[in-house]
Amino acid sequence: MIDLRSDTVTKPTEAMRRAMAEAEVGDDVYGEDPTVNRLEELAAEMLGKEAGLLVTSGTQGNQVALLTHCRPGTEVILERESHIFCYEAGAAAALAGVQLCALPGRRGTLSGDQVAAAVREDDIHAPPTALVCLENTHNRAGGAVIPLAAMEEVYQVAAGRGIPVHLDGARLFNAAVASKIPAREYAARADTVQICLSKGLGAPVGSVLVGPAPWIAEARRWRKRLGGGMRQAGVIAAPGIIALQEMVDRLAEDHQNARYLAERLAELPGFLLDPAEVETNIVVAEFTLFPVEELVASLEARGVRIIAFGQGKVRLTTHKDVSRQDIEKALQIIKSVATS
Ligand code: TLP
Repeated sequence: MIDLRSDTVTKPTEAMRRAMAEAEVGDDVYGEDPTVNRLEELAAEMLGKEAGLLVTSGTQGNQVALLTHCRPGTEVILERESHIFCYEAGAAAALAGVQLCALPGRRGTLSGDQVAAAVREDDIHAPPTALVCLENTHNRAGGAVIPLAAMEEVYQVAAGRGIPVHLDGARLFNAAVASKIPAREYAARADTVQICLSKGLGAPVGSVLVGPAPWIAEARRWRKRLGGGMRQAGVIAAPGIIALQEMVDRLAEDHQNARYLAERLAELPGFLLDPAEVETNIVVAEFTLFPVEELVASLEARGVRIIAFGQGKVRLTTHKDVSRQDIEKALQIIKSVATS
């Protein structure tokens, strides 16, 4: 099976499995797991922040961030296609009790002017604007890299009004590798950042939330409330350390494979996409010949997994467990299904 549904399907490497087996552990709720502490320090250091917090998933990281930054009845400005808005099961409303102000971005990018116009007046009728959320790379925008300059613009607008910025950096290292700009430069344009260890970086579980030390202390309390206080979590943190130390640079290979896949796909009948827009490991294409659900099912039956992505589109994601050879094979199968 060639699984292009997501980079979340990646399996831990041999080195990760060994590190899990050998991890030095303690009770992390007491702050006594040395491996978790090392991972949190490493992530904070790589992103230029004071402290880190291991969380169970990207969703938990983003939701802990909303809960820590906001109070119920306040408003969060974000992009209309962002993960927090589209894919977190309404958690922002269900848990933090915040209202979301979703703005249409240009391939995921919001401008400073858009954000400035969306910030609420200090008026008794209005929900106070409590937070701006950005996402880099932007999943629904096809893995687009949000330019550093755009992040800077938004950060300045927010900072000028005393509003913090949270970055959903589930795939921030993809942005860093593609743009050759260090992840900490992007992180410097946000107050808090969530990074995923379990996507292209290949770790089996976990994300790290980073930010100022007092803020992380409060986030730790929210993680506990959500049932995310874990015990001998060093077995999860150990492969996370390998993810950050050894798996970042190789993301370039996934990006080359995605671009190649996009170029070949664009030559096939029925697939509409601009390969030049594929900057990282996600390829989103419109398919026009028959319903995408049929395409997905036929491919599945022939050993290729992709996902329907709404509005007649499909998403194909490259990662460490698909080689160039797998991509070639997948393309042959896609061609035979699309032209049958
Ligand atoms: N995205 C998953 C699905 O939930 C759609 C995927 O397959 O791409 N932020 C961004 C930008 C994400 O893409 C994801 C996962 C998350 C947060 C949430 O991470 P998890 O799945 O660990 O909760």
